[in-house]
Amino acid sequence: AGELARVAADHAAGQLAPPAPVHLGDVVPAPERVLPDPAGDFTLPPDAAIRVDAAGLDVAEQLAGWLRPATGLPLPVTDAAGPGPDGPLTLTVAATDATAPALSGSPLAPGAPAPRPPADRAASAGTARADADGDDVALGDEGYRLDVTATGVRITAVTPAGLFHGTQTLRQLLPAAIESATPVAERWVLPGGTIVDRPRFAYRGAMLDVARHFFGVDDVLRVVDHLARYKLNHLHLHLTDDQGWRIAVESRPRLTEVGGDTAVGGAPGGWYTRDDYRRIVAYAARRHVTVVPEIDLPGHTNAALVAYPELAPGKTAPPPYTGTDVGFSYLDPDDERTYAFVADVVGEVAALTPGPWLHLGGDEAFKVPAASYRAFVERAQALVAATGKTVVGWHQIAPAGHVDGRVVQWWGTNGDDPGTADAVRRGARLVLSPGNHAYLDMKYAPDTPIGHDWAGLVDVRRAYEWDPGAHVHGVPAEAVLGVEAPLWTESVTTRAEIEFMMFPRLPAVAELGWSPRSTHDWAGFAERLAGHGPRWTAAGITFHPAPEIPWP
Ligand code: TNX
Repeated sequence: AGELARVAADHAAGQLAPPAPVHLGDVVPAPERVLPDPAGDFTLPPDAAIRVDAAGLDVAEQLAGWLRPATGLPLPVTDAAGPGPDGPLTLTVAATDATAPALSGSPLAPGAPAPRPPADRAASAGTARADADGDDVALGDEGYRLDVTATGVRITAVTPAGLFHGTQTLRQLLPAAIESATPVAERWVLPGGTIVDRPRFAYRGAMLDVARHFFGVDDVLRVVDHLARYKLNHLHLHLTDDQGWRIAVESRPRLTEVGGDTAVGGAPGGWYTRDDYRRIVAYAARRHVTVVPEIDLPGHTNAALVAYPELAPGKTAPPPYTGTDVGFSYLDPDDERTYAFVADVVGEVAALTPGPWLHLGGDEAFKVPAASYRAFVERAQALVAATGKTVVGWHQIAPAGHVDGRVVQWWGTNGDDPGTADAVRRGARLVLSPGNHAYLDMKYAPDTPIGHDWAGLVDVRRAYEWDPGAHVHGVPAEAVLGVEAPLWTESVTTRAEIEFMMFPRLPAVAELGWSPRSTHDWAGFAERLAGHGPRWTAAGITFHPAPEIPWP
């Protein structure tokens, strides 16, 4: 309270600059439709409450948790069905889309070339989901509608996930000081108007390599928070590699006991117990983020071979590996024990994982002849399918036969890739992680202190300037499941370094995954992103102050 009083006094004395006003379109990723109403600005009153129906209760509690520290307000969460204050913040999970009221006026998405012509609304009057062209806008699995009026804020969605994404938009519409962990004297004003928003792609993710350097549970949870802010809904964990095995497997205890001890450059190793992993999965689930575990096979397996030498081609344990080369290790594809091992590992990992995906790696097995590699991948795919999970693999698995639902993660640098296009023709869907755009381990500039440059330098503009729907020749947008930004950690050793490589490129890739292509506009993005610098600073998030962004 003393602190609050002091800040209030400073404010009264005019010692604090007034916060830059936030506009309704200042959201990353850009919403599908934004309709500002300057008469509808809303200021959070001291007695504000969050009213919510049962399905949205957990999202409302999380929202209250983000708003309480900086505002210092109690922000009680009350059940819309029960007694209690009728708060001005209302969150509703509606059973069907039909409850989202129609927009009137001419919507203006940020960066959209021009307002579209007025639509004939007769057909949709009374229902609710008209867009600018008079077509219905179904909010779907992840969409939401946010209305800010002079008397309150309402978020409507069909699912808790949609409501959750809406609350991230709400956070971004408050002044940057909302990110402060301690009370700030501030007018908590939200810009008036309506946003109707939903994702372009279903899969929007980031990958963290916890094998080259190990990161503890708390670091991973913090990464989940970063994803959630930008409406990313998948966290891919690269759990195994030459330098370390990071996930406990009960039937193969030496994987972690022996294989978990090492890391690049002699750094301390580590691994997740089953409970650690469950904690990550549950924390992510609450934030509507699905964990995608990767067990990298048949290459990138030196740590496993140290633990179980019978899986090595020469049947002798290699020395532990702490360098950064790739492509030298592999499981013996001609030994049946290899397949028993794969079955045990993917079986246990699948059982621990509620999400639908299991990533079997497949990259850079340079020493395995093409025919053996293909046969291995086909058996491994079948073993994953037998667990009930959907197979994901790096695009090197493309030549292997299709298996139901198979997803290929493309990390090339040249969109001319007939092998991948062919896998898509045979039924695969694509997650796009182009190395020269989406790789978070690439340096921003020649003087970036950490990172690689084999795929070139990736500044923020490069991270933003590509179209996932039209990137790989011969792959139609309908076959694109989404985007993912991988962070390999050969040179990344701390939480601050993770953040430095993620910010501001992660929001750039998040926007490509979420926002309609019609909103794509570098100058507009750079300006919206600039407003996030003060938010990251207030939240204690390290970021690269990229010179191409007009930071305030
Ligand atoms: C290639 S991308 C790899 C990783 C490295 C990365 C470094 C991919 C599927 N494999 O093993 O960490 O380059 O940028």
